[in-house]
Amino acid sequence: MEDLPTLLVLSLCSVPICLLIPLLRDSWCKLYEIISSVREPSFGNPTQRKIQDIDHLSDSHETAAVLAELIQKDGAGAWPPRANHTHASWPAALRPYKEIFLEMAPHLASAEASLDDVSNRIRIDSFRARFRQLLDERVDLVKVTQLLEAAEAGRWDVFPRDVYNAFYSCIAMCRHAYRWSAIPVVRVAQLETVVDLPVQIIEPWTYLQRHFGCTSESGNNMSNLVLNFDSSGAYVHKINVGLSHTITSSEEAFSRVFHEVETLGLPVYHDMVQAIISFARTDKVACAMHMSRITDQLRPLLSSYYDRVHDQKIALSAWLSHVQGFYAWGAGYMDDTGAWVKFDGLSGNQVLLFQAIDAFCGLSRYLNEETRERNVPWRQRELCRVLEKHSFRAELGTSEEDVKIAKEFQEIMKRLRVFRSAHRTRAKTYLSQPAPERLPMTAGKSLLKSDLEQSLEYLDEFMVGRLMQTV
Ligand code: HEM
Ligand SMILES: *[C@@H]1O[C@H](CO)[C@@H](O)[C@H](O)[C@H]1NC(C)=O
Ligand SMILES: CC(=O)N[C@H]1CO[C@H](CO)[C@@H](O)[C@@H]1O
Repeated sequence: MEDLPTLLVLSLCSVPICLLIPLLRDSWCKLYEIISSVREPSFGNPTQRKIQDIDHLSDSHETAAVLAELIQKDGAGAWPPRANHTHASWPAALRPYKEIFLEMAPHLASAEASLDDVSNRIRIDSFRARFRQLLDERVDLVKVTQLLEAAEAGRWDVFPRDVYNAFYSCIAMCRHAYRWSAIPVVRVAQLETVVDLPVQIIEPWTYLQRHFGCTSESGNNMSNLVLNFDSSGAYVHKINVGLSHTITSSEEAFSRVFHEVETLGLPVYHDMVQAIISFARTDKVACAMHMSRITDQLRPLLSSYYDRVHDQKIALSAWLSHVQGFYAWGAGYMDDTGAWVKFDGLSGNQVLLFQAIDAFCGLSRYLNEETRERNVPWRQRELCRVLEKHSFRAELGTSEEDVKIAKEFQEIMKRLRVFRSAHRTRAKTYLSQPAPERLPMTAGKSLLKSDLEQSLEYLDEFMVGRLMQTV
């Protein structure tokens, strides 16, 4: 906005000049072009300006090009990705899914779980029968498939990307609802190894997963959490319908951390790309400046976690039974040899921001290749790959500027270590809550050891291991 007065002065002055000296018209046009190109990025909100800048940079560096592509394609032009949940703007063939989800959701959760396997089995079976019946009655799978085919052929005019993102979220939530059929998640459902899902939620999933480049039967942090907010920030698919405020607000606050981390993450991605570009141009002063901006931005970003992941916002009594279980998966299929292929559900370890920072700082990857391909959309994996490839931390020398940059890396590591040790303590507290209706399980790692103590020890190894690597 700061160049607006200059602009006004320029345009006011140039009117008479143009009239009086038509010969200058050509140069006026040039001037006009320059003014417009300067003006363009300064309108709109800061986020839009950053996105435009990333676009401009994409000619000059691979990292910017990959980030721009992630934002334009998977993000439908924004980050966090835009998800258009406005029901009336969806193609008619897709609308029944959302309507069925809304109709089934009130039957999903109960305040207390029954500890009786037999009655739980009956409840799950009847939920599934009703769900299946509604899908059979209302979904025209041929029409749905045609739309997905159109998107696959690049016809984004027929199936806009922001609607596609919202549909991804809707189908993922339908699948998790069918998979568990009860909140709190109960033992009998946990012990199922293969769940026979209705064809109406299998078919679209294959297209969607192919598009995003994920192979899991389970949804992921993008589909279930980040995309479950519309462009005005409203939370869409709710799973604890009709339960206490403590439960419903905990559910929403938990999802919101993931959305907010990506909102605050965009400027960090932008600065990481700019730091890489400046370093490649041996403009160390600019590089150091971008590094210090990354460090500064980490504080409010991690606060999104620190300020929400505690008992007042995400109740300890609510999270394990009423929030976490739904996002797990812990089922799969039998392959040709009769071996069980099991998919785990979601974990915070899928969050792009942390993977991108690790890659940028040259840390080894936390997730193995199989888990990444199952749960992290491929354009996000690409971003991490190029950040890793252009990570310059190991190339720093002993010059004054290099030392300054190295110090910023140290500071980033320090903040990540604080996060990782806080996360270790808080995660343990959340996971230690009583949940007699189920076997020890995390969403990301499915069923654990048979007793809680051992399970927590097993998880702690991951967290301590990562903490030690954060140097
Ligand atoms: C109360 C809820 C949470 C619990 C109980 C929890 C638990 C865990 C556990 C047990 C692990 C290690 C095993 C694994 O990799 O799956 C883990 C990893 C991780 N979690 Fe969480 N988590 C929670 C919320 C979050 C949130 C809100 C975020 C970030 C927005 C997050 C980010 C991560 C990251 C980035 C990792 C990978 C390890 C690392 O980079 O330090 N978690 N979480
Ligand atoms: C949702 O999509 C429709 C149709 O593409 C569009 O007209 C509308 O503006 C979108 N809504 C939002 C909030 O972006
Ligand atoms: C959809 C989803 O819930 N994903 C996971 C995202 O990360 C958190 C924190 O580890 C998991 O608990 C969620 O299950």
